[in-house]
Amino acid sequence: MNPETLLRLLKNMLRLRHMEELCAELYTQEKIRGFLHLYIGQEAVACGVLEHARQQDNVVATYREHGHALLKGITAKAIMAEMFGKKDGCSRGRGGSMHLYSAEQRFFGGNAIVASGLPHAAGLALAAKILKEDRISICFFGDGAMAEGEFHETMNLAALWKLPILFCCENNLYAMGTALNRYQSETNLVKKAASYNIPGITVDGMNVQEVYNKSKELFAFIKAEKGPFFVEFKTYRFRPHSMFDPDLYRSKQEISEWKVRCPIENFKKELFDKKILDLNMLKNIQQEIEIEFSEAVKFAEASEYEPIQDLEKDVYYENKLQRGPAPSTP
Ligand SMILES: Cc1ncc(C[n+]2csc(CCOP(=O)(O)OP(=O)(O)O)c2C)c(N)n1
Ligand SMILES: [Mg+2]
Repeated sequence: MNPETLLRLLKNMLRLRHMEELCAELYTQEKIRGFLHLYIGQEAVACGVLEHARQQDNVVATYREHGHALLKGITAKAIMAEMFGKKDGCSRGRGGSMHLYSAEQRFFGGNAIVASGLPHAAGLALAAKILKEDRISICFFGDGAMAEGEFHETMNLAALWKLPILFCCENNLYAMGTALNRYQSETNLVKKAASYNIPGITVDGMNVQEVYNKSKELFAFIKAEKGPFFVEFKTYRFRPHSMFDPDLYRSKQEISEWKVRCPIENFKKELFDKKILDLNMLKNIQQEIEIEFSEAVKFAEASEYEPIQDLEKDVYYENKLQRGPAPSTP
């Protein structure tokens, strides 16, 4: 890997970490409201995988998706305004943290319902296949999604129709407060994909270089029209599930053991040791990131809420009162 790529991976992980820490702060100030699920600890996965995504590729993610959205090209300004619920947000302030979206950047959510992104990714991949378009779907989901019916239905059709999809399971060992071995009869997740004839591998999701290198091979595999591929990234969220979670189901020791494997700190150290990075360079990177996000916050603050008159705009409903009473049955 060349030094530019290594430094870009580091910078992207630092951007994600900074954005998320800033969001946590803005949440306590009540500038961001509603649900907020942070990605801190898992950055190597999105950064390593999405380094290979092209503009024309589709990305679908979960409610822990702020970083994926940023890496797919939604600007920090449009993300932050969406977090604030303002009309200049990427979803016009109607989605919030869990529903970042941009058709232009081909980032199809931000999905609050566990596993709901999977059929969506399959539909996008099927469209590409029928239209003979050169694009693949990259679908991120949690381990918890693999206990849902939508996962199984999607895997079946993706394999049957040989759809161009990279299934990226971010296995952080928990679905909210429930540990994997308390809700899965089979904890070897690659086996589950194999039962649908979808090949799969497990990758260390705390190591950005490994994520990058393996993903490169997987993108090549899918582009060669060999069909879908499943990858389990073993990772860990350093923060609670959401801002409302007291985090009582994991031991402090377990959390601190995983923090030792921080994808950013270890990578930074390696780049320092190899003399690819020095303190001055790091300071410059950090300064650029601070500017990017302080401008984003200023933009979000200055943006307005949608006027109340627009409340029903784009909302579909059937006005039964205007239609009159239902006809009486004979
Ligand atoms: C269908 C459905 N069931 C339950 C929930 C409530 N819920 C929100 S997040 C979550 C846990 C999902 O865990 P996982 O897929 O492992 O993702 P992670 O939060 O660990 O990133 C649950 C059960 C939901 N949003 N959708
Ligand atoms: Mg999980």
